[in-house]
Amino acid sequence: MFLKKMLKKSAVSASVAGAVLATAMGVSMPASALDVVIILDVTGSTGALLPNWKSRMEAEVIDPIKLVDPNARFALVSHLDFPYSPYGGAGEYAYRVEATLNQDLTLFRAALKNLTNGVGGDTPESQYEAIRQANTGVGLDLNGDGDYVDLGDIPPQSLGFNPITNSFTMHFTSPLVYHNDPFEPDYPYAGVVNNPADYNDALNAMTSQNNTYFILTPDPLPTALAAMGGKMMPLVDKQTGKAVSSAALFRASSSAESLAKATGGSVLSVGSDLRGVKEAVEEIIEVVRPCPKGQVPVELPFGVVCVPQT
Ligand SMILES: [Ca+2]
Ligand SMILES: [Ca+2]
Repeated sequence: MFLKKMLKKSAVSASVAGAVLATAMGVSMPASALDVVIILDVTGSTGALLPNWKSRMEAEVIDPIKLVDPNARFALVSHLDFPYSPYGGAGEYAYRVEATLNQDLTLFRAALKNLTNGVGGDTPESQYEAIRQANTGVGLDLNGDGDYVDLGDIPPQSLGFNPITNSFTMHFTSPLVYHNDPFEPDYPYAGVVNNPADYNDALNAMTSQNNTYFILTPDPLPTALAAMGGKMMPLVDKQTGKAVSSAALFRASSSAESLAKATGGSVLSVGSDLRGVKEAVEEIIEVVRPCPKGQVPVELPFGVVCVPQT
């Protein structure tokens, strides 16, 4: 983690010096390859947008990123919630690897095509745990019996991050209400030995991979919710059928936004039908681009380098 951070920091000053040098000498500088993790919440209303993701993913997410970084690698993971009532339904899961990081998108495409949606029980989901697992792959042994095969357990599986390149995460989820925010000792059941991740676990996991966290949501942004001052449409809890207070929703949304900001990312609204995905990806690229502004990556026999845009 320290090495990676140093590299990132030094890359900033190197890019300035390098750009000057590149211009002066007519040579170019190496570009970083990006590791891109896409987390899809496939519960309830977000799951209903799965067909939209299937039709938009390639042209509006993958292609624009590959354009600025032909070496970019992509991983796909999904979550519902732990299969314990009232948190999640039978057969549901808190985190699942669909495709590990790879430049080759064969497995990614097949996994996305086969991905199905669920319900996710109550309104908050296992977003924090999904973030922790995506970054660490440590697995979760809920009952602490030394295996990862009990109901709700998550088997360890690394996505295969490159330790010296930068990474970012796009998490599609709604509403921005995460379990364990604040900590729930009985989630997902009373007597659980190893608790699912909370805010700090998620943040530490993101930081360990130098991972920048972006949330893509069909909802209005937390700032817009605040501006509405509680006059928003009431959100109904899927499990209880009761309205969720706008104050609770705003507080929870703020946590999600804080997590994104703490990693250098942000919350982006993509509209109720994902029409804003393309624009959101453009905004993300502006933040995580592998080459300094005004330069573009070019693939050469010895690697991808940044050259001045003509
Ligand atoms: Ca839930
Ligand atoms: Ca176990």
